Amino acid sequence: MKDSYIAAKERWARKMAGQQRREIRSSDRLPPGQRLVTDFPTLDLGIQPEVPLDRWTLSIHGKVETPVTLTWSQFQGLEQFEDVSDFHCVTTWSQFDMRFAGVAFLTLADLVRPLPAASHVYFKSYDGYTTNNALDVMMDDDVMVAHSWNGAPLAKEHGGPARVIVPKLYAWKGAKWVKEIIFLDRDLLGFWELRGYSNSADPFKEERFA
Ligand SMILES: Nc1nc2c(c(=O)[nH]1)N[C@H]1C(S)=C(S)[C@@H](COP(=O)(O)O)O[C@H]1N2
Ligand SMILES: [Mo]
Repeated sequence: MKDSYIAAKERWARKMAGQQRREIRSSDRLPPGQRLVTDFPTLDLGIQPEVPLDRWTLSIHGKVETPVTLTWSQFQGLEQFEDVSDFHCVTTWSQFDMRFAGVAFLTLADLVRPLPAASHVYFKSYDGYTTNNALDVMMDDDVMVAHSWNGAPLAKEHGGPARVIVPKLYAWKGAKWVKEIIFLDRDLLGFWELRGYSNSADPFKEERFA
């Protein structure tokens, strides 16, 4: 964990310096069973919560040394990160070259300092959605809480004010309208993970269902 965390931070620092080229995960950039789209479809539970910026907070707590509840301006005050990644939805559409901006997960982790016991991360959203990831999956150089897409504030239908982006996994692993990030010492399945979807969710291994 420690070594891979340092390696991810080094890659992230090179990205911040504009020197990192994107790693290529497969000779075929489109994962198996996916088709390419260019219109950024929306997918949610049918509720698109309206969260005014002056009432928005992001709480990061659980197995951490210094839990925080960030206001919008505090979140904006953190070191900003922009990255280009591909987006894969389990319903078989993918979109390439998504330019998201926000705060790197590594920056949030440095802020709250996960305890050695922390092994998983659980997300709660303003629409009641939940999802979960292993901590080592989150501690990657391309994972972020995004507030912008292609240079504009993230639209409400895409999870604005802020959503989680985990590019290497199917998109349901990234919580739109994220409200809480909870570090845990065990795994806890989220909304789709409890309903038969894969817990590991790697699109290149076609891990769609459990
Ligand atoms: N809060 C919340 N986050 C969510 C969802 C949701 O219903 N609620 N749907 C997930 C699913 S299944 C996908 S494919 C992506 C879709 O993101 P998009 O609507 O911006 O394309 O968001 C994920 N995050
Ligand atoms: Mo999805």
